[in-house]
Amino acid sequence: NEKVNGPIAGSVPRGKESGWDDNICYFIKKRLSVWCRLPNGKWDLGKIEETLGDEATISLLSGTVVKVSTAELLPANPDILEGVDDLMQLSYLNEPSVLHNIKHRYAQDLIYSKAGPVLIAVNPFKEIPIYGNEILTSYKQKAKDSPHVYAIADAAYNEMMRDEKNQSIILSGESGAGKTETAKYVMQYLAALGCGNDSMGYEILQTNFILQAFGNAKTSRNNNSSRFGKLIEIHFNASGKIHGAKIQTFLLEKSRVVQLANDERSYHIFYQLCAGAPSTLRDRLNLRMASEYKYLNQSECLVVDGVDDGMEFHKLVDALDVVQICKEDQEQAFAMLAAVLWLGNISFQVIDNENHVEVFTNEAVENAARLINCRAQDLMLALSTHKIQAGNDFIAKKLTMQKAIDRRDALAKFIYTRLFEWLVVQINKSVKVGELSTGRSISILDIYGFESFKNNSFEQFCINYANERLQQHFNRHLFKLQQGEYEEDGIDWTKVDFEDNQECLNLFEKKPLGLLSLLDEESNFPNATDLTFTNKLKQYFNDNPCFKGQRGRAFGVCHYAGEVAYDTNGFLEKNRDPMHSEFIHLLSSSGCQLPKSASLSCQSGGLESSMQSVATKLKSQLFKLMHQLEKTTPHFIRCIKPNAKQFPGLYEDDLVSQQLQCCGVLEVVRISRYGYPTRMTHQEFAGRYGFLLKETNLSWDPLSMSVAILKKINFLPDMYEVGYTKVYLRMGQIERLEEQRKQFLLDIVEVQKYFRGGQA
Ligand code: AOV
Ligand code: MG
Repeated sequence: NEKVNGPIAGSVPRGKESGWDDNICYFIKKRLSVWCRLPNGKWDLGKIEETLGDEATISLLSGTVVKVSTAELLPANPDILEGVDDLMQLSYLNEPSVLHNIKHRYAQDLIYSKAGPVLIAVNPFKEIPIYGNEILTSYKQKAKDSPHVYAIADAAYNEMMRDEKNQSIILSGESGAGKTETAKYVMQYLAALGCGNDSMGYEILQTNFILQAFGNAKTSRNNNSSRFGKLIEIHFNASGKIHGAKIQTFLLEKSRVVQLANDERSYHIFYQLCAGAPSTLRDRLNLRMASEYKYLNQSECLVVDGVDDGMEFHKLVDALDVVQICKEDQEQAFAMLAAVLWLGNISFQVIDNENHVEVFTNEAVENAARLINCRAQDLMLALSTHKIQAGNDFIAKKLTMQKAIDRRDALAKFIYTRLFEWLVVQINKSVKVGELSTGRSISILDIYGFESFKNNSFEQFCINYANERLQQHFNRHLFKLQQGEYEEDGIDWTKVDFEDNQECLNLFEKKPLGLLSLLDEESNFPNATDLTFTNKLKQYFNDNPCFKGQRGRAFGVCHYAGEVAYDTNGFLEKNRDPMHSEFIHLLSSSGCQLPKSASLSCQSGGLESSMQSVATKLKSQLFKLMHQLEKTTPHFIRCIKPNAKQFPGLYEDDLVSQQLQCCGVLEVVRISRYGYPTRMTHQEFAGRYGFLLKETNLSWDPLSMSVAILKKINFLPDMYEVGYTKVYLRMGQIERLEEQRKQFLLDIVEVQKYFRGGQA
């Protein structure tokens, strides 16, 4: 296992192709281009003038001459391979070559490339004319086959129809890389392909818009960042037409409703409502401008460049109509949103010297209560007191300032998340799969991407854990399953190194000593604090290579995509996510249908699940998801973010390189290329090519026959492997065999003709 070519490279079985061919001299003699790593870490193209010991003199393309160690040189690909659409075609598969190839394509707006079976999509951050009906049709008719998200959707669809097996399309990549956008194109393609009942495909596309309004927000990484995970299963009938869909969502980031980082926004829907509601609705909801609501104005970011929230509101209402949410329900949903906004404007005043508070009576309380449809008095009590049992009676005890604020925010989050869940239920009703379902489906998974901010809290902890799980699914499929098959069959398969993230997952999931178990344990322990939690982690995981103890309340985790430091402030409370009985009481006694049905459904929808901590619930959701995905044939799309500024035309080598590294793209190509695409059992092989052996010994078993055949045709030893059960051939070898077989059969025909002719 030689590590020859820079930080991306894994080790290479039968090594020469990604590093130097026999030696550097050949490159000097032929004046071939090489990659040269300059002292600043950047790669540049040049030619070797001469070498002296370990030092080489290179003239760069720019004309500059530099001296570097030969260890900093890598072979470059010939010009003819510039910009190939599958990285598998590159003669030299090293970091600079791959980066250059993707960059070269990106500069021509060729944002899609293949890495063996995986589609790489580099975010263009601008509109490029590669979508729409015309292009879609040419992929459908196979007139086009260059890498494209449509080609992936088409392959999944065809495999589903042909193999009668459910498929999945799994998008990954960091925040802002383009997962959600790419998922939309997949859905667009499927809708256009398999639209039996015209309105169903359209309806499904509209669900995107609705969930995006309620579940996406501007973050510092992405102006339209998904703050929930989504799996949409699109169902088809026997003739391959879309028939319905089922949407599952994962862990909406609820803290965003009440708390924003600088320069970030809350969920789009709030701004859309404030900007776009018609005046009659404004009056009924007592709506103000977004700038007048504390939940929205705290971050000093109210608008997103290039987005007209008012217009978006009208599109949203249209979409709600399409999925048949009646006007009355729509208005109730808007009322709940307005209630959340008014809740944020409720303030408290201290009434004694123990910091106990009362609600400040103002229009905010009045409006919130009216919108929730409860008495202002009841709302005030629910926000400022908590009931404790004294004997057979309950007495109301006043809360302190911080507790009251937390209580208010908890109610706002509670209403918002119920509203979101209610919406998903309504949408699912509308796109429900009919009775005649074949059970055939394509699932599209689009979750929140890996996040590493300056301050990372419980939300990032959960999001990154989910990404870690997904990464393992990717690894399993592309590496382990392939390698596993070779190993089981006793093949000499030099392992391709790849970043297995099992250790990091263990850090999260091990029982009883894993991050999640310890978090739950501390969450249930009355005297525990975020600091005692952190100290426990430091005590238990001191020696764990994936864990980094840090100062105070912070700790670090080495994720597959890099190290992230988490501040545990608020971890325990966010994980407990208490559901105050006061709220249930308040909402279920209110005259308002929507929160009532939503909160009741959450009560009945599993007391068990509402008792679970947030982390445990996420973990079991993810296990269920993985189980579901395991039953499908996966297609992977890796989205890459070319720069952090969200600018078009800007390609930052380091950033791209880091993303390619952590998602193991190069290793995928290597496995696919160095693998053995042809696999036949010894029976099959001997049966088909046994004729090549002039004399066969009848006592031979199929394995011995295979070996004899392979010897007979003089395959190079590198070109095949013999396993216990199968023969494995490298790319191109089966063609040689087939050629010989064809010739043999032709000869027989000739001979037969001769004899028949002779007889005539
Ligand atoms: P994400 O889903 O991967 O991030 P998005 O799909 O929201 O990222 O993409 C971010 C932005 O990049 C979009 O709003 C578009 O402006 C732009 N973009 C992405 N793909 C394309 C494309 N194919 N053509 C044109 N513009 C594109 V997150 O949800 O944050 O992880 O949680
Ligand atoms: Mg997204």
